[in-house]
Amino acid sequence: MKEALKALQSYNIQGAVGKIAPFGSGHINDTFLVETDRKQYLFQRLNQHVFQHPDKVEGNVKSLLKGNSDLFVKHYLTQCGNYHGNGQGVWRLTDFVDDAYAPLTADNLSEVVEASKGFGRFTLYANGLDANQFEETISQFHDLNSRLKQLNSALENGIPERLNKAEGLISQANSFKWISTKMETLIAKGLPVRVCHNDTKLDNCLLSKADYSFKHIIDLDTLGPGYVLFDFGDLMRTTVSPTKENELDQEKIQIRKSFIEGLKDAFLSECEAILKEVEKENLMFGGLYMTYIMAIRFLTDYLNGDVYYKTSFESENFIRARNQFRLLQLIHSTVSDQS
Ligand code: GN1
Ligand code: MG
Repeated sequence: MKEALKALQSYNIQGAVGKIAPFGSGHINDTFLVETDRKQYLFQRLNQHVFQHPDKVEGNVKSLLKGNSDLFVKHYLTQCGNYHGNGQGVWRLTDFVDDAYAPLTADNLSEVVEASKGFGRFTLYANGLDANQFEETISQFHDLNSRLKQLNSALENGIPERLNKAEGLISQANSFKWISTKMETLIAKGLPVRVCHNDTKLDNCLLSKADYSFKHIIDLDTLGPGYVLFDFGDLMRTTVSPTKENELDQEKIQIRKSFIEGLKDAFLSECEAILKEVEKENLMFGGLYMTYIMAIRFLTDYLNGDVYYKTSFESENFIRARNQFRLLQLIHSTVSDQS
């Protein structure tokens, strides 16, 4: 907390700081709720093991927020005019939105529809931005071929007991490799590069506590060039089943078909006009792609000994990978006629 207090000095905050407490459930950064006698803020320390180029994160956020849209929570500038301040680590300060929440699971259709409208509005807004002005903050972040290479090196150098335990998951990883080939085909067909959020899991959107209505999109770390299938797909991955990523009971994972329909309709209601046919026709494939890539990433991290994602119990990455593969099978059998 001392570090947070020190880093806060880069900003002109309102009021005297009363309390600083850990907040939220992100897998990567450290987040704190800061309370002063006048206001509440969120203060976040960027994980520099994961984000090795904070200057790129800063550049992207600056380019995005130029448009001054209420799609995003208010980000505060430091006294030096940057969004990211240096203390011990790299920090950023935003408003804390008291009457909103970030849903960890989709508990009703209204939440899904509202979140999807929000990300649809983001897609429309981002259509007015030049993707060349944005940089990938993590190289090849959603590149499945590169993720499969990382898996291969974990297969060669991973922890032996974990390699044994994960045999079943490894064979599932092999059986879905066609997803990567299909994406290459779509790219060759002219899938356009857009400015994307690239981390559109449900809890990166804030909904009103009162009526679930969409409020804001949060977590701009991975903003950058991408395909709309990534953004639609990650929201689909995190909303079709009622379960959390680390659900222990696999039987609880299920696909709610009405949620998939609601998700697609709500998304298109905001941005259909600017999407190309190849994008609209393959939104469901985006769900498969993102579920597969997350299965691969969790599996790789499990085999490597949990070096990337925060974990709270020994086999958490195994459980996360297992759940993503289960979800992948279910999504595949549900949407295969549409993708
Ligand atoms: C990470 O930071 P957080 O929790 O929003 C990850 C995403 C994954 C997600 C899975 C930089 O997101 O790519 O989809 O976990 N972010 C990074 O829950 O790796
Ligand atoms: Mg994040």
